[in-house]
Amino acid sequence: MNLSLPSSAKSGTLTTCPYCGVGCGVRATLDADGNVAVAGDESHPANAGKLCVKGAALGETVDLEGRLLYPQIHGKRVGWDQALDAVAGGLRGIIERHGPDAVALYVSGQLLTEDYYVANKLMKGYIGSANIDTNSRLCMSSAVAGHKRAFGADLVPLCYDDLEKADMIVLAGSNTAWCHPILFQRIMQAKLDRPAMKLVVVDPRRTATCEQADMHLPVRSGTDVWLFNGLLCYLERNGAADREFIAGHTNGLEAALAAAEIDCTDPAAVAQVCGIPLQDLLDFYQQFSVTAKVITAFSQGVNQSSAGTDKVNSIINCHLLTGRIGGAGMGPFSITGQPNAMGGREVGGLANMLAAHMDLEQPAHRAAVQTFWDSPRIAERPGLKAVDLFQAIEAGRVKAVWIVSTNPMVSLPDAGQVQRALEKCELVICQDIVERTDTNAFAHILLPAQGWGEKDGTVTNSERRISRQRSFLAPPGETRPDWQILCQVAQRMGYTGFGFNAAHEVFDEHARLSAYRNGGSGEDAIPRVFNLDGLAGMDRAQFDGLQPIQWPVSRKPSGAAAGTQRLFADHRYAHADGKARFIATPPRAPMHAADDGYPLILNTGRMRDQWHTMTRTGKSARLAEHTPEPFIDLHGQDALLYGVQAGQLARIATRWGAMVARVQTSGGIARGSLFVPIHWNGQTASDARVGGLVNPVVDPVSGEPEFKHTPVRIEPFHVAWHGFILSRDAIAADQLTYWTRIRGKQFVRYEFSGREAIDDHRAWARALLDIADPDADWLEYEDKSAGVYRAVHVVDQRIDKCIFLSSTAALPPRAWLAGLFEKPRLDDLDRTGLLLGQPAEPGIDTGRTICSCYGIGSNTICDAIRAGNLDSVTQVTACLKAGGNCGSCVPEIKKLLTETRLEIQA
Ligand SMILES: Nc1nc2c(c(=O)[nH]1)N[C@H]1C(S)=C(S)[C@@H](COP(=O)(O)OP(=O)(O)OC[C@H]3O[C@@H](n4cnc5c(=O)[nH]c(N)nc54)[C@H](O)[C@@H]3O)O[C@H]1N2
Ligand SMILES: Nc1nc2c(c(=O)[nH]1)N[C@H]1C(S)=C(S)[C@@H](COP(=O)(O)OP(=O)(O)OC[C@H]3O[C@@H](n4cnc5c(=O)[nH]c(N)nc54)[C@H](O)[C@@H]3O)O[C@H]1N2
Ligand code: SF4
Ligand SMILES: [Mo]
Repeated sequence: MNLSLPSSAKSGTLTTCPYCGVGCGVRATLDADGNVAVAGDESHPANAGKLCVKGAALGETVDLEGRLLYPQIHGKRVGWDQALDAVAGGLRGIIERHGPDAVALYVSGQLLTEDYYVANKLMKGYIGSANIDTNSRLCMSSAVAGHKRAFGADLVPLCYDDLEKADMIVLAGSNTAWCHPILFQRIMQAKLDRPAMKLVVVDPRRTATCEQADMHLPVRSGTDVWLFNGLLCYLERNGAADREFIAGHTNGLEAALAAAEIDCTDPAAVAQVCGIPLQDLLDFYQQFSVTAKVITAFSQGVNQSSAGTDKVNSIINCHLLTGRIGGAGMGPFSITGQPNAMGGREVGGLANMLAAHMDLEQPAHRAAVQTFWDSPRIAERPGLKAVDLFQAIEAGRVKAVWIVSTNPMVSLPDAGQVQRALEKCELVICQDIVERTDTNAFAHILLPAQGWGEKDGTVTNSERRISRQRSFLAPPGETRPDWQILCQVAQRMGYTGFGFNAAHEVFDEHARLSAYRNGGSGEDAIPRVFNLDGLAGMDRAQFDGLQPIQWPVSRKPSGAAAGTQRLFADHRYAHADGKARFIATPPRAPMHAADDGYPLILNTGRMRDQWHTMTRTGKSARLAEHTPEPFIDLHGQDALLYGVQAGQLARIATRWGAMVARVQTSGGIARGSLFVPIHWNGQTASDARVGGLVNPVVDPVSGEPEFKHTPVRIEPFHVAWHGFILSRDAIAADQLTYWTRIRGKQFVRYEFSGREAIDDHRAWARALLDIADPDADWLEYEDKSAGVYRAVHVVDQRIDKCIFLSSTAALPPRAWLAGLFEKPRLDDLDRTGLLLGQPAEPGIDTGRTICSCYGIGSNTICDAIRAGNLDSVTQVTACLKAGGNCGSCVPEIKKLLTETRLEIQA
């Protein structure tokens, strides 16, 4: 690793984790060799010193391998001047010829607020189009739209402490244990402290989150509105409505109730539609109705739906009916996904928003922003939302797209359409930290950005808390901060208003805009809850010292900034009349139902140890172990029905695309559906980019895609043989029918298969591994009749590569072989074991990695449970350490405990 060391970093730099919206504080330290160590920041209110496994592995992801370090035009390195001129000139030319709406920015909730602010200002205030949208469209836009409808502004009322104060938490469409692990641990700790606290999970899958819940409601995909409308009716009928609150602080109950009563008055009918046992549904309704301190937290199972906004409002309706909002330990809680999903909303990063929570549709708001910016123009109407944007690119209406910090070839639905759009687009500019991504492959111009640890600015987490990301690494190559690249292009386009010298200057302008005409009763007042008045005017030193703080931020008489823990305590909402609104949410089925051709429903989501398209987490060997290969998970009986088998390959196809992955029957999937992780893409697998299969249907209000519901079919993918390679260097895998690649410690691991029989195994293997030297130290074993071939290449007594081939999928476990790559020298026993793929001495197959922190596998854990007759996670941790560090694997250990104890009892 080649990282230089600014002097301040020696004692450790406090910064914020760049992954999920929990927004944990991190202490990063660099040693003299340039290695980065990270630990939780004990002073940060989000995590109080804890980190999940992804945060804990950050140090393994900051090396320079694969980084984009220099600007490129058509694949050739160029200087910054040339690249910036090409971007500015290209955009200007297209604007002159076709108007401002012919160009677009597509940005990301992983940008810092400062980057985001500048991008939005450039597009809406200077280019004069609102064609700037963000991957938050794919993520939080239904929550945003739901909040705006109910509260009059995009406001999240709660804070994390509330999760500890609640008596009941409903997690709707949220695999919190894996996707917001530190929040989940806080909930688990609260449950330990107060066992009466109830946790209910609403998810069609039985996820790790369910393992520790009191109740799992396996709602049928897409039917949440029925569930919550039914709850609304139940609460109304069973005396749980807070009449005083409703009369004083809300509008619209009648219409909402009327809509709910269409289908949802009878719990038995709701249970039927939702596929939930009636008694469980009634228990849930009953407990919700009698529990004052109840939180409904939700994420993508709710947002990513063609009824996403209605799902959100159907949840909020139940909290408004019972007046359970604004108090400690209660309310609807949208958990944000990306580290700065919330910050992006503050600056108005979506195509239908204006900066600082002002409204693009209102002329007075537009005029205010334009005046504040002193900009030549201001976008007059909403721009294109993500899915529409890429359709407009394909249609030739948008001719230039500048993609910053997102990988739409992987993450947008109908990825084939995205590819057609990018192939056709006149000017594609990609600004990333990594050189090779599925999207960058289509870039005419590549701009190298600074990444986490290098860049400097702010992010806002799910509880409205603004934290600093501070730099502690010298920027590598010619990388620049995202905000600076945007400003430099803007200046070359001839725009004033982008003369910022540092991140704190951008933040200051953002803070001042949030306070601009905000409050007072003057004629030009535009009151908004979002206000950072107390943070305006910070100089660099104050910005550097900024402590995590929740907006709105006012100023105390002493001049100090005062944050706000919770909103709506005064029951005043942001609609003009100060009241909240019930929204009528008539239930609607997803647009595409399963049919004979596509009889199953494809659900997509996240794995515990990977982040999105793996450009960063994919570098960590530790993180790779949990799920080394993409998979298709389904019910055992559906597997039988469709002739596919766990451990074998299958092909799944929708009307939009197809992919191949290994089948698994985890037991967590209901009949009639499939689950596929979102992480794999063209860089990591031959054919496992699930975005290519997802229907591009969107929610009519928010424009958020229906990522969790696409009709799909499955069939076996027949191959002649299976194999794996562990190799110190990458190999040219593209020639193989099926391959996946993942990082190991000092090796790269490939799983692969082929359709054509191999005649001469040795020649074939040596060609693939590029071993030309006839005298190479090449140990091999072949059993022709069984179709088995195994070979190991040794260099200087160390294992260099190994290849295992078989006509069946039954291959030796990889764990022991993997460990040999860390040995400086193979001993005789190792050599004896090599071709068995396991130790020559009675061996251990440690099984699938469960605890990534200590590298402990499922077999080790089950053996310990059996041997020690263990019956709690605490005992497993005491015995093996597993689960004792970041805690991300506790739900899986719990599941193993249950299964193994059942086996012991049987
Ligand atoms: N490890 C990890 N953590 C992450 C991320 C990551 O990539 N990896 N990404 C971050 C980001 S950007 C986000 S947005 C969050 C997402 O966090 P989550 O929303 O928790 O994650 P997902 O796995 O996308 O989906 C959540 C669940 O919705 C369920 N679901 C599907 N259909 C329905 C339905 O109709 N109704 C209900 N109620 N549930 C349904 C799925 O089965 C799934 O278990 O995670 C963040 N945290
Ligand atoms: N099928 C399906 N698709 C989904 C989802 C789903 O549940 N199912 N979820 C959706 C959701 S919620 C989300 S949030 C999206 C996420 O999808 P993406 O945003 O496409 O995924 P990432 O891999 O996070 O992409 C971030 C890119 O920015 C780069 N990057 C990292 N740091 C920086 C930086 O500081 N500056 C710059 N310029 N670049 C940087 C990374 O290398 C990477 O290429 O996926 C969406 N797509
Ligand atoms: S929960 Fe994990 S991924 Fe999320 S911010 Fe905290 S350490 Fe980072
Ligand atoms: Mo997200």
